[in-house]
Amino acid sequence: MEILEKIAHCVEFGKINKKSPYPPNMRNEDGADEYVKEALDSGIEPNDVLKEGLMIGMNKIGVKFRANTVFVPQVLMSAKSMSVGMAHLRPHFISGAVQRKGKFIIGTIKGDLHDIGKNLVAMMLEGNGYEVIDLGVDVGADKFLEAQKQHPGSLIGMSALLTTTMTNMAEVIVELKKVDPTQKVFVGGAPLSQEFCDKINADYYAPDPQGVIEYANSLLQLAS
Ligand code: B1M
Repeated sequence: MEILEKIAHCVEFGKINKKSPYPPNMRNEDGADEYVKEALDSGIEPNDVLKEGLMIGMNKIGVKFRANTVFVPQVLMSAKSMSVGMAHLRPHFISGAVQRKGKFIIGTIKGDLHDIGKNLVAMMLEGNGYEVIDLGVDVGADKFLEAQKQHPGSLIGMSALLTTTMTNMAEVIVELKKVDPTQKVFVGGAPLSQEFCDKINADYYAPDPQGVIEYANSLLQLAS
């Protein structure tokens, strides 16, 4: 296996580093940490490490997660592997040697403190080449508007897990679209539906992180 394939494999199966005992069949083998470092040391372009290594692995796990053949713990291990690999790439992001696809602002809606699903979406987006601006939980219109102002042209996503507070999304969308009528807003979270998305005038409802990525990528293709 070539090194970029090995990186993708480590992310897909959640192998963080040599010390990590998970997954059991890769015990004592190098992980994303060692392989990403080795790839960069051997002169492979950081962009190729991201796009042909880390992102391939993350995409594969996203597809499996959607198909229910893997579950949250496996995705979290993949995300952890990806983030240790990303740590080696960070200096190259700063220098501009690695280009991100675009920016994605995300937060859990006001009144709601659930963040596990939102974090998964954020990690999968990062693993797919987006710069993620994570506003955290209990985020109201003011914080979304401030982020929209600071990062013009970003995509924006909101997560909700509570039926009692998911309705707060409607007000945020009105405010964001007042500032920029072309602003694309994604919504998701267990109690949401396409019907609710249409009712609050959001642009896209995704039941899972893979849906967010696919729609975000399709918007980029339309723009280019
Ligand atoms: Co709470 N909770 N909780 N909770 N909690 C639920 C959501 C609940 C369904 C449990 C139940 O009663 N059966 C219920 C909501 C009922 C309702 O609204 N109808 C509930 C309640 C009532 C509450 C409290 C009010 C309880 C109380 O205090 N009386 C309270 C609310 C606090 C608040 O937010 N203000 C509360 C608190 C908590 C904890 C703090 C204990 C904890 C949260 C910890 C944390 O997030 N850091 C918690 C948890 C863990 C849950 C359950 C058990 C699990 C949620 C979860 O993380 N799922 C949940 C019951 C359940 O779902 N079984 C429950 C895993 C996660 C990966 O899935 O978040 O759906 P999910 O994300 C998915 C998709 O939805 C999607 O992608 C993810 C990956 O597939 N997705 C997006 C998510 N965001 C997206 C955004 C997108 C696109 C896709 O685009 C932008």
